[in-house]
Amino acid sequence: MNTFGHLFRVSTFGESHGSAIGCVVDGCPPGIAISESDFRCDLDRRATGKSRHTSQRHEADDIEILSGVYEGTTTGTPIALLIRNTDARSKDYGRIADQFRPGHADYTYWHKYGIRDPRGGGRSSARETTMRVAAAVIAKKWLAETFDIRVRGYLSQIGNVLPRSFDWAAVEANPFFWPDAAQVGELESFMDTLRKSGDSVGARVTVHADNVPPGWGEPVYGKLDAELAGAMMSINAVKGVEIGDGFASVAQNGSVHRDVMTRQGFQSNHAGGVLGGISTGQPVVCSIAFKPTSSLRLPVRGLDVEGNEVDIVTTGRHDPCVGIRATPICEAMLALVLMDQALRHRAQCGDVGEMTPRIPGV
Ligand code: EPS
Repeated sequence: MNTFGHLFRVSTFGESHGSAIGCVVDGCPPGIAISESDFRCDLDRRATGKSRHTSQRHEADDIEILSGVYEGTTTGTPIALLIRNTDARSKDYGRIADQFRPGHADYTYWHKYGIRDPRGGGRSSARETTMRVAAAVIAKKWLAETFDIRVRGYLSQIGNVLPRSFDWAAVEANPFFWPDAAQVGELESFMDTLRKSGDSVGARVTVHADNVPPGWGEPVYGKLDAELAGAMMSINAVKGVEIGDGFASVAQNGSVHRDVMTRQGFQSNHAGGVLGGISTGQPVVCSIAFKPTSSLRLPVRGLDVEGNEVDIVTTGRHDPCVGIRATPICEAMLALVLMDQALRHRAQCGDVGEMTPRIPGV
């Protein structure tokens, strides 16, 4: 399936080296002001080639709105968005067209379909995430205008390096989305050394949504946290998802983990803004683990499609740490899940009032 969501449904299509990538957003409420320029900021935040620390493929990422928008406003009909690929260099993939890169979806796509588009990883390329970000521009806008919801994120770990301090203002001021401005030089040297070595490294991204009203999410199979986990795991290279304290909860006592409520507000947010699959009104907090990318110029023994052992070397313009530009992608999936849950909540429970005064989160 290439479709995500229940009421706010996003279907994406396209391969990394095909003529274009695109999506159709169905179920979007009418009346949202949208123009091509709304997409620029997040598409640029996600794009390759914005610093020396990411892939040097330079895509224009110019979006065309093909339908669903009339005189700058969504009409409620399917919104088709298209981006033409302008900088694919398929010859880089000639040598590995019949080989499997260890750690890459080459192998599993081949077993599943018996055919694959090897150029740039085809459909398994991180290029696909462009359209998630594009669709989420609409969701982010509606969530902000309707509920004052702000979705934002940062890189919370790269290799073994952790932020030493935290400042949201620092995040957008460096190419890593890193929250501690004082460490940016250290990260640049770290990445320069890594790139020269030909190796790659993993990373962790953390995303927050503030001002999510209490009550969103469905209690059993459509849990907000379950859908968030599924959404994040659907991003290429993701190997783990935590909601709130996540795996750190294992070592906690209940007396610590429970988020105490007072008239002044919640005293902690170990739950990450979700209890019983439903939002608490606290910030929704999710963190996502990205594996180190598998397309390396370091030679490795592997197999070809005939089953022969071969030496594999990947050329091309790859990301030594795909997590570096994953912050907007994780934000996008958070926004898409919230948008879908908001519409589902409105459909079923729109008439339920708030029974208890809201208290602030932390
Ligand atoms: C990618 C490999 C690189 C990246 C690409 C993701 O592409 P190519 O091999 O064609 O140079 O540039 O990312 C994008 C183009 C993008 O827009 O995110 C991969 O193997 O996943």
